Amino acid sequence: MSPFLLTRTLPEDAAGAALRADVLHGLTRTPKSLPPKWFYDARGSALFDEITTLPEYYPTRAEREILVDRAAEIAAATGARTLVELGSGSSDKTRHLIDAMPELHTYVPVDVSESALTGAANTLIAERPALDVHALIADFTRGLALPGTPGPRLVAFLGGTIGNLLPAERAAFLTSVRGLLSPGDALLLGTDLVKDEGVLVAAYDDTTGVTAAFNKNVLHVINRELGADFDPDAYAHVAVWDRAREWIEMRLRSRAAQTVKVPALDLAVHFEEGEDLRTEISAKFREEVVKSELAAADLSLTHWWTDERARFALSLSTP
Ligand code: AVJ
Repeated sequence: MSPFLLTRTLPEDAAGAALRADVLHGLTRTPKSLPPKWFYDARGSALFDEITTLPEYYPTRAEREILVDRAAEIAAATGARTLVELGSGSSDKTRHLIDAMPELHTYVPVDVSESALTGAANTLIAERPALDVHALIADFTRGLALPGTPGPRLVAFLGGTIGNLLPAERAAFLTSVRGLLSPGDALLLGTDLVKDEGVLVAAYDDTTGVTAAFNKNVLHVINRELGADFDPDAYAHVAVWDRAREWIEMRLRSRAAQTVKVPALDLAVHFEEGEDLRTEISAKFREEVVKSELAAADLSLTHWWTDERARFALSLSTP
């Protein structure tokens, strides 16, 4: 039986302290905003899994198509013996890659969710008993130290989640990833692509309201964790395409003037009628933009693969 190691790099109460800091910072400035990572409690993760099955939400299917079609090419291009996956979640996507990597020795899933990590690791170990799994409970956006494992390494950051980061955050993130890579290593990056505004907005505002429930889930998280009294029905789900900055914004729009109490922070937050709380950006990319952002982090784009309908892209880059 191969060893399954689980390393906790976040102190137990890290999430609580981070949530308090993010809510205090985000709700006491104009415009109000919150980081999207707080969507993902158990209910939020389940809602996101449901989103990935919606007809309007194409990114997951598009990325899976590329992974299935190109896994052997990706494996051959890297010869990786260690696969590090940032924000691994349930590792569903990764299975296509792992199945195509005969020399793979160690899989290092990295996520803030211990339950997602242990669930994915147990499934993988059952299927690939020879595989070493070293799971890291870590917030990879705050810097990362990787365990010593056989090289070369392939670091994968899939799903288009890099689009959640603002441009300055992306630059810092890519630079920190570059710091993890040695010669012979590579980064596999999933990026959603710029396309028709109607298609983009529909993917973030489905007709059945699952994305609306996902968006409002952050209010439930703050109510539960910080004792706040947000009324989710007092906010409207909004998804807009920012043409200039080429990103989708999800917002919660206050239907009326209202004041919300957040006792854990001894805070009262006032919303004007029609005032927006930005809950997520999801940036959409063009090949030349990805190439230049990678180059700014001293990474050279070597491969660019899209799905048949060029909705989503996987890129491979090297130090
Ligand atoms: C998991 C961050 C890639 O930005 O498309 C899905 C999250 N938000 N629907 C995305 C999300 C609204 C998703 N990522």
